[in-house]
Amino acid sequence: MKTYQTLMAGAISLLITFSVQADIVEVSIYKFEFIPKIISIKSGDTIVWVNKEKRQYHNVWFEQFDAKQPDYLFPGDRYERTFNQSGEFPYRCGPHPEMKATVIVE
Ligand SMILES: [Cu+2]
Repeated sequence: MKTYQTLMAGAISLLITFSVQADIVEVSIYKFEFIPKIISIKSGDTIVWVNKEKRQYHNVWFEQFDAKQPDYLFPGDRYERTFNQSGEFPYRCGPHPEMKATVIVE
């Protein structure tokens, strides 16, 4: 009985740890694409975009949040953003309007 209670307490605290855990998820920018193009995350998670091009710069612009586009990301540069509200958030690359993608926050 004591063992069972200890196990249950362990399992419950593990569950709580997992449900509170915020993740960091990576999106690559390569060959003029955001990969993956549609990404689903949990509220509280952070996305890190990494420019994996050899020479090309890009950026990550959420027009609904930022009036001005952010600085360019050169190869190897990163951009991160944490999402605390659920919804669908389309974004694009500032200098390349045809590069579009979406973040879905559950
Ligand atoms: Cu671009």
